[in-house]
Amino acid sequence: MRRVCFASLVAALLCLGAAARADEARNIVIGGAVEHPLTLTPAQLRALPPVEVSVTQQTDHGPVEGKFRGALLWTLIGRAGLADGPGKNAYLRHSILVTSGRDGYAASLGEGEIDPKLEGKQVILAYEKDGAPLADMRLVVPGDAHASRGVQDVATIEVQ
Ligand SMILES: Nc1nc2c(c(=O)[nH]1)N[C@H]1C(S)=C(S)[C@@H](COP(=O)(O)O)O[C@H]1N2
Ligand SMILES: [Mo]
Repeated sequence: MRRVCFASLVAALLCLGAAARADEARNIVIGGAVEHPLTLTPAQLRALPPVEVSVTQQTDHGPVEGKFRGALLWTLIGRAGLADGPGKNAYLRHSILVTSGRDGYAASLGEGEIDPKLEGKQVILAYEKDGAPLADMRLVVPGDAHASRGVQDVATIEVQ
């Protein structure tokens, strides 16, 4: 009996630990060529209008398939305010570098890829896959045949 109690106590503590970790997803820092650099907490990210995208993408270990839910990268950039400049359509010169806090892995997108006025691709910073929370924030780039721009554990978004 005592052993059973001890086992359930350990299970409960492990459970609490896992829940705490899930809440500890990183803040996202948005900076570079923006009007107001900002930091978003996971809660603030979840409060933005949710967008769902379904993807099937290749990886080194076979295809990854899923319905991801998150905030539009375009909305995040909009919060920080894309910096304009002199010259015709100067905003078109920007690219957006998304970097992982885990291992420095990074990928970039062109402004025109996600601008609703141009390609308007529904690139999201996802916090959920198939209805279950992700342990960290992940970039999902629909239309990519391979998952290599799907930066995991995103920490910074830098407009260049
Ligand atoms: N932080 C981080 N994100 C990453 C990677 C990585 O090494 N580090 N690899 C990329 C690659 S090459 C692929 S194919 C996808 C899927 O990787 P997986 O092998 O972890 O499923 O994640 C992408 N995102
Ligand atoms: Mo990969």
